[in-house]
Amino acid sequence: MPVAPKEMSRKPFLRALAGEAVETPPFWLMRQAGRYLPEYRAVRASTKGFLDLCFNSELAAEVTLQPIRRYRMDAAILFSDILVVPYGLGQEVAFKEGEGPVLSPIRSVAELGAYEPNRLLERVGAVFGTVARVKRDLPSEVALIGFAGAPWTVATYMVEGGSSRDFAKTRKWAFEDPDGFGLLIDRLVDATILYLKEQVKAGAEALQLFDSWAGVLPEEAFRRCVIQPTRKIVEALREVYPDLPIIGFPRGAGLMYETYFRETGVSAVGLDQTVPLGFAKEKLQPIGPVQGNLEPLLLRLGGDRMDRAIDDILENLAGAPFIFNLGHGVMLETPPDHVARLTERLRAWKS
Ligand code: 1CP
Repeated sequence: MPVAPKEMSRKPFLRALAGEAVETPPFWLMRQAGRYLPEYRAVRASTKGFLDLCFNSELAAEVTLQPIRRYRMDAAILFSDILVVPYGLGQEVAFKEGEGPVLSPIRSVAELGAYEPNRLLERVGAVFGTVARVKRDLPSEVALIGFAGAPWTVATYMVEGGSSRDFAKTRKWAFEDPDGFGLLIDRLVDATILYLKEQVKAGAEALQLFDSWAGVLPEEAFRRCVIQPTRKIVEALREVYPDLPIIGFPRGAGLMYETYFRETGVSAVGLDQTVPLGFAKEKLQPIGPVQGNLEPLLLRLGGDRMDRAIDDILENLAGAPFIFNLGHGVMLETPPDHVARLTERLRAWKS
């Protein structure tokens, strides 16, 4: 029997990340596990709080696998949250029903002294248990993505004390006291490296860095708070894992997307829905694989409008290394049937 070439035997998601234009592009969806799925809501109702779910390896592995069972995405993403890192450092983090995350805010360098980076891995140890369980139970063609928030985005939650509209306190600190704010970012760089190395050890095959609020910074601060910390994380991980695929998602980076891709050294960039497809094809795909970028609201609306938007993305980007995804997370109100329709359309595509 002829031996399949190595490329043929690898998972489609990893082939795309390695720079291959896969005939039927692989896909997964940010927030593919979550409240739009009734089976998620059932598990979630059985736990006290959201963090209890994140730190219960058995249940977190179960909800990680739920969307894979329904739709067979090409990748599963570890079920956890970007705010487990501040929690692991010793900050108070709570998720209030209907309110989102609430943290005891940090506003000065002096407060950094209270953090206990040496206890991080022990405090969030359950997350690595989730990774190992998912890896064990995942279908062989499906890849496992680990993740963390990028330092800037995590810092916004730590400084604001939760979600924010304008990030005024974080930006003020970053502009008024760049050295002091830089110490917070450095702490987060170190913590993120430790945390992600441990996820890879436990079985994550690729990583995504979520920089959901990258788009609010002017150029100088974007370089200092987004590009440089991301590059440090990428370099440190590559020292230990030279071939590790890392996806950077600098949401809202606009005209800085190209600089981000070139200068951080990430293997691929995740595109939000505002990135024009022509720009992605001409400026970003020559640098490396791209991932994205269906408007999440179109998945929620479904129908012909969604189909046309899917085809438009595929026609533009599927001829080069590409992973289909949304431009941001699946919306809570999304009917699960619409995800099934999207899945069928993607599976029927041939470049
Ligand atoms: O009760 C619940 O079910 C809470 C809803 C929820 C879920 C399902 C939260 C609270 N987090 C998550 C899971 C989650 N979060 C995952 C794993 C699941 C998957 O993707 O399938 C991931 C990767 C995240 C990442 C995350 N958390 C980000 C980055 C991506 C993004 O959405 O921009 C951010 C910003 C958070 C913070 C967060 N977690 C939860 C809330 C309500 C928030 C605040 C969001 C905001 O400020 O707008």
